Amino acid sequence: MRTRFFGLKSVAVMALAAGAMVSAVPAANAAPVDDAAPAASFWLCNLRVWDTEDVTGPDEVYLKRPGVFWGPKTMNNGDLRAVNVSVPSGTVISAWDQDTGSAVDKDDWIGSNTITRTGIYTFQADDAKYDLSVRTSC
Ligand SMILES: [Ca+2]
Ligand SMILES: [Ca+2]
Repeated sequence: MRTRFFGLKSVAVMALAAGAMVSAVPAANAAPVDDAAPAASFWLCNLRVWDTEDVTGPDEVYLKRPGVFWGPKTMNNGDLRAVNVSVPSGTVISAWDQDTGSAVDKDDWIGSNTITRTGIYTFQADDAKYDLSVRTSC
């Protein structure tokens, strides 16, 4: 009898867990709906390099706001990397390719964007092109 009662209780717990999972589905599906809306803060999710600044080989990509907060990461044409950093709305993000840093081979500025909404932000100075995806969650 004692064992049977415990078994029923376990079934009840499993039913509650299943209910929680079902109720979590609409919340997860609701995330993209918020994409067009402004927000107090945003997530910098992924960085895609479409075209490197360096003529031969990959770029050494880093991001600043104004201090470096991500990278340098070695990335070639077509490469995608997760950034997963949250920033307040209005933050100015600049993308750079690291070079030797000498007077004749300074790091290259690829562009700057002010993050004010979700979407794709393109950095494309110096014949390079990077895309940064920005969302309310990654
Ligand atoms: Ca370069
Ligand atoms: Ca470089």
